[in-house]
Amino acid sequence: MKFLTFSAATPAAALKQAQIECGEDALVVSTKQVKKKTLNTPALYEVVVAVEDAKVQSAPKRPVRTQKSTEDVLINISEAAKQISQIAKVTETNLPSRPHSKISIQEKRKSNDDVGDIKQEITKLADKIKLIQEMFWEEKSPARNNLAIPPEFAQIYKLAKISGMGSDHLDNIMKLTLEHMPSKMRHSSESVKRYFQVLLRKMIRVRHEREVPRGAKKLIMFVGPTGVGKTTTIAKLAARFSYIKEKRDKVGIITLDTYRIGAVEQLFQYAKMMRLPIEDVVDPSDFNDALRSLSHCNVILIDTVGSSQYDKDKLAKLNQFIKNSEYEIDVNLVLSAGSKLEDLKEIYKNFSFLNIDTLIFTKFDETKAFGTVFSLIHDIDRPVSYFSVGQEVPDDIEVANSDFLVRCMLNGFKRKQDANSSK
Ligand SMILES: Nc1nc2c(ncn2[C@@H]2O[C@H](COP(=O)(O)OP(=O)(O)OP(=O)(O)O)[C@@H](O)[C@H]2O)c(=O)[nH]1
Ligand SMILES: [Mg+2]
Repeated sequence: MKFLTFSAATPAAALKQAQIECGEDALVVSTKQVKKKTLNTPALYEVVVAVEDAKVQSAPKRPVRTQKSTEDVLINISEAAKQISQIAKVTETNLPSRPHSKISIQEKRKSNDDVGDIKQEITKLADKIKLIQEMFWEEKSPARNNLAIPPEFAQIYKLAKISGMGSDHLDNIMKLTLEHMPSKMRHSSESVKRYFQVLLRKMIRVRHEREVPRGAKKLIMFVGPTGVGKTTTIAKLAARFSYIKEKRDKVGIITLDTYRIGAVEQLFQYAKMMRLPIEDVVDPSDFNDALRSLSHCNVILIDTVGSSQYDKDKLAKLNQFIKNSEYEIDVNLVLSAGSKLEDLKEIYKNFSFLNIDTLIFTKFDETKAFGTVFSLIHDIDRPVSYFSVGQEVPDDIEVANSDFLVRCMLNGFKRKQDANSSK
C-alpha cells in the first residue's frame, strides 16, 4: 500500500488530481486545510490517498479491499468527494453516482431519478433564461478592471453592485470566487450565489453578545452623528439587558446629552417606564459621581449628544468623559445603514480617535443598500454588534449576525415574520 499526497486550493481540486493520478477507487486517508485563504492568496488543502502498490500507475477501476483494521479509516474517494461537495453545498445530483449492487433498489430509484431529472432540466432551463437576461445586461455593463465575468456570475455581480458594496471589494471578491470556486458549482447562477454568500459571510466581523462576568461592570457609550438612533437604541438595549435576555443585568443609564431639554426628557421617560435608574451629567469631572450613584448596576448605558463628525469641540468633550472614567468604556459608534459609503467612512474617520470598539447600524428598515454596511465593516476592520430594524422599543433590534446582513444585501431587508412566511 502506498500513500500519496495531493495539494490544491480547494479540497475538490486536490481530490480531482488524486482521481486523475490514482483512479476513481483510490482511498482517501485524510483531507485537511494546511493554509487558510486570505484576500490575496488562495487556501491550500492536502488530500492523502492510499493505493495498492501495483495500481499507482494503472488507475484501478474496482474498489480496493483493505485489511479490517484500515477499513474503518479509509473512505472511498467518491464518497469523500460527495462529502466535500456537500460542505461546498453542491447537490449530490451533480456528482457521478456509483453503481448499486441490488437491482430492486435500482428499479425503485429509477422512477425517482426520472422525476429528479425533469426537475433538474426545468431548473437548468430557468437558469438559462436568467442567463440570457444577464447577457443583455452584460452588453450594457460598465468596464470592470478587465475582470471577465461569465454570465453565471452576472446575477450575483449585479445584486452586489446594486447593494452599494465598494467596487474594489466587489471586484476582489469576484476574482477570488472565479479563481477558487469548484468547477461543478459554476454551472448554475444559484450555486454561484450560494458560494458567493458563504464568502461574504466569512468576511463580516461580528461581535457576539457576552455576559458580564460576576462582580464586573460594563460601561457602554453610544456615540455618533445626530438623529441616527442612539437614544432609541439605548432604550431597546436597556429593555433587552434588564428584562428580555435570559441572564438579566442590573441596568443603569447616564445621559451626557443635556444640551436639549427634549433629549433629557426622552431618555428619562424611557427610564421611568422601565423602572431603571438614570443620571444626567453636564461636566466630565462629575462623571465618576454619577457612576458611584449607579454602583449597584453591572451594565451602564451612556447616551451622548449627537455630533456632526466635523464638530471637533463636542467630540473633544466626549473624549474627556471617556478619559475621566474610573472604569473602561466600551465605545459603540451608531451609524445609519442608509448613509452613503463615503459619508460612513468620513464619520468613522472623525470619531475614530475615541477608540471605537464596535459598530451599531440603525434604520435597516429604511434602506435597500446594505453593501455599504458590509464595505464599511470590512474596510475599517471593526466588528458590528447590533442592527436596529425599526422604531419600536424594545422589539426592533437584532443581535448582529453575518448571515442576516448577507441576506439583506442580496435579497433586501425582511422583517422576521415576513421572512418566515415567505419561506
Ligand atoms: N425607521 C427607523 N427609525 C429609527 C430607527 N432607530 C431610531 N429611529 C428613529 O430615528 C429618530 C431619531 O432617533 P433618536 O434615538 O432620537 O436618535 P439620536 O441619535 O439619539 O438623535 P440625537 O440625540 O438628536 O443625536 C427617531 O424618530 C427614532 O424613532 C430605526 O432602526 N428605524
Ligand atoms: Mg439622542
